[in-house]
Amino acid sequence: MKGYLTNDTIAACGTALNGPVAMIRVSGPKTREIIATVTQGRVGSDRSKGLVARHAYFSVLGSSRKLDEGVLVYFESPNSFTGEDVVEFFIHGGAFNVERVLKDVLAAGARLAQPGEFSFRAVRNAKMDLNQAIAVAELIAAEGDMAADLAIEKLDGSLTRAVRALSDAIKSLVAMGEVAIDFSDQDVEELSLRELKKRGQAVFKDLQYLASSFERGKRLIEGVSIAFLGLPNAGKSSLFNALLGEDLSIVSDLAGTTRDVVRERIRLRGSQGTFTAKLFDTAGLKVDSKVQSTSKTSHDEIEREGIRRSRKAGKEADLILFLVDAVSATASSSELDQALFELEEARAQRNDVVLPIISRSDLVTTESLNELSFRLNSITNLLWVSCSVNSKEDLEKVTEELSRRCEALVSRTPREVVLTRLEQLDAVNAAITHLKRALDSTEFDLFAADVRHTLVSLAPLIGQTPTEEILGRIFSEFCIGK
Ligand SMILES: Nc1nc2c(ncn2[C@@H]2O[C@H](COP(=O)(O)OP(=O)(O)O)[C@@H](O)[C@H]2O)c(=O)[nH]1
Ligand SMILES: [Mg+2]
Repeated sequence: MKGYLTNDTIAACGTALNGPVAMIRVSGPKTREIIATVTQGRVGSDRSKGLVARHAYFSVLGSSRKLDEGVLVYFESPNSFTGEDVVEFFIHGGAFNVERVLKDVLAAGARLAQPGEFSFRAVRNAKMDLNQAIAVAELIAAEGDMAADLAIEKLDGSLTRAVRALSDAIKSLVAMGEVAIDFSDQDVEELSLRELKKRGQAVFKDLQYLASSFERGKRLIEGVSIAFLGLPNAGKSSLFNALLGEDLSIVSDLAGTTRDVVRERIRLRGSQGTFTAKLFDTAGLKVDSKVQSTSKTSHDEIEREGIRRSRKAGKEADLILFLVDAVSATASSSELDQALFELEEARAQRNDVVLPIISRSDLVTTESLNELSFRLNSITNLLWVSCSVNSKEDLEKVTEELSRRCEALVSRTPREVVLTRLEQLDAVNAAITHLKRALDSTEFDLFAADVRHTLVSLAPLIGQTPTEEILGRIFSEFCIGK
């Protein structure tokens, strides 16, 4: 957090490197001076005709010799992103060129901005609240419609408004609690503890619902995680590659080829737009009979570790894609039993969020495939999807089913506010704890005190009094130049 609370002039490149155009942003009291220096007085000095805010100037740039030419726009405090004097230079975007011009700007009186420091100043100068600054970062990081839409709504203040509404409800509860204490010797029904608790109960439900939104919000930001599980050779890596349209994971008919967990991001489409899923291809779940023996070769160790990682990926995933190979399931009942055993283990851990697949379906006759799927449906009480990676329709069917299942894990009701950050969840949970205690109390003054604590717990969520530690954590995750 060191350095964030200064008033000096900061500068950084605000665009990704090596694009055709780059933007260098400067903010702080020395902005005008820097413009005059790096344009050698062509813009912003007494010799030029003043400096008009929000006006695009084309100029040669370089304090001692021409380094580049570009467009600059000056924003005068308080009408800028940060609320301070700001200039943005639009120059040619090559990484070397940007570094050279930026060095020139720094030499003219700025220091390199820290990550998120422009946004930090915008919050400090009340140009936006903390939730909006976070929304900006989330919009930049968004990889799909659903995450971008959520960020845009928060940029419009949706989270702050929602929490403020809750806070207002709690505030009136505090006020009523205080009045109730004064009137406690009189029998006023509206001010009975029972009545106050009834109102508190409604807020409690809203808080709980808001807290429960975090799971979905986190998935929206980070992606829904999907683990491919099944016995070795079930076709996990093949399906993983086919869904991605890339040969990422090694496919082989030798069992146990995949050792590590291979991961890749994919964009899925649901009715609310696109969202990200993270696919995890795993080693497979069966321990070879020779590995189960007491022999301890390094090969066995690696295989065991692979299985351990597979189980871990399954445990942590939001959804499990469980594959049973049509060939071995129809040929050997012990293979099928083992697969079903592993499936039950996975279901027990993951609350049943499993999409079951009969894989390599092109290698058996339609008749045995139908028979197998009928059997599996009835044994597991799940609806199995059969799939061959050689069939485009099958892959589309799996993608569609996957999208449908995943969307349910991230979807929001229209304009619903969802939490996306751990410190937001912490604040709501703290509020819940205090309100719970208030609702359990039997005396007015205890009730009032706990409700007041509830209010204080929510304060960081509306940008009031966030601790320095929280601010540092949030802004240091931003990119430099934001
Ligand atoms: N015919 C056919 N072969 C498949 C299919 N899926 C996988 N295979 C083959 O089955 C073998 C094992 O596949 P792999 O993806 O490595 O299985 P994993 O061990 O579960 O990752 C490989 O020889 C694949 O080419 C499929 O849908 N149809
Ligand atoms: Mg594999």
